[in-house]
Amino acid sequence: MADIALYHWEPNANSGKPMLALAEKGVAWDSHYTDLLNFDQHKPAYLAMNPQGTIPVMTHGDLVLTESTAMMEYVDEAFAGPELMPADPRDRWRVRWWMKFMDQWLGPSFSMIGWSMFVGPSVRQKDPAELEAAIERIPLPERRVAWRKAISGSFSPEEMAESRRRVAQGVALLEEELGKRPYVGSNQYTLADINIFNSTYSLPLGQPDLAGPDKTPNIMAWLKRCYDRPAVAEVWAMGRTDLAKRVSAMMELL
Ligand SMILES: N[C@@H](CCC(=O)N[C@@H](CS)C(=O)NCC(=O)O)C(=O)O
Repeated sequence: MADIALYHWEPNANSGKPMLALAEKGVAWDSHYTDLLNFDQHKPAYLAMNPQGTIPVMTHGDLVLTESTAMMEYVDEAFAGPELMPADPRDRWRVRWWMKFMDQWLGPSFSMIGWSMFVGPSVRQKDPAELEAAIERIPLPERRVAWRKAISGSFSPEEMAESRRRVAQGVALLEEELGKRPYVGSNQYTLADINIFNSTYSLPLGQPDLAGPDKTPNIMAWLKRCYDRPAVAEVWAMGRTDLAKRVSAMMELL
């Protein structure tokens, strides 16, 4: 049994961040697949670790860590292996800028689109009484609202339009950034690449109107550089849903 345990869902958005950081560092860890679509994150044993009922959670000895970006920074600093933060202060600022931009502004919009297209449709066929009981167990009121909207397909047209506007703007900014340097914020692969890749790894499949070989050649070349990393192959092989299976279709595109 490893000293590190990670309670994670699919390798994407937030769970993929510590999964990839640990794999890049070559650190051994015990995987506890936490099925978001089965509401595992709201069960008592999980809430005892993270009262917010969100995934992922990492334990290292008796330390319990939440918040996926802070978790990646911990992984980078606590373990030997390749440095996942650049040394130059300007690069460090850019890396942190991109992570903040994704976590605070762009990520929630990717998430709303993903919840309306994948999470909602994946659970809505369950028994309505069972779903309502599951929603009642969710500790954060804002997550209860998001689940209800995802299940009933009732994100408003205005909310969806704003998410699409942000995604289009974020993709354009990323394309511009990757025209300046090979990785996000610096010349080396860092936590910013891990962070952004987790939400964009199948962008050309999900949003072909925004990203693809003709529209975003810099993003395509960067995705190829990310997909070529052994850690990405190792982590995406741990996925169990159709989300992770998109990787083989992406490989053919790149
Ligand atoms: N800020 C937190 C957010 C975690 C989060 O929202 N995780 C999503 C999965 S990507 C989740 O657990 N959703 C399930 C739910 O809200 O019930 C982090 O970065 O760890």
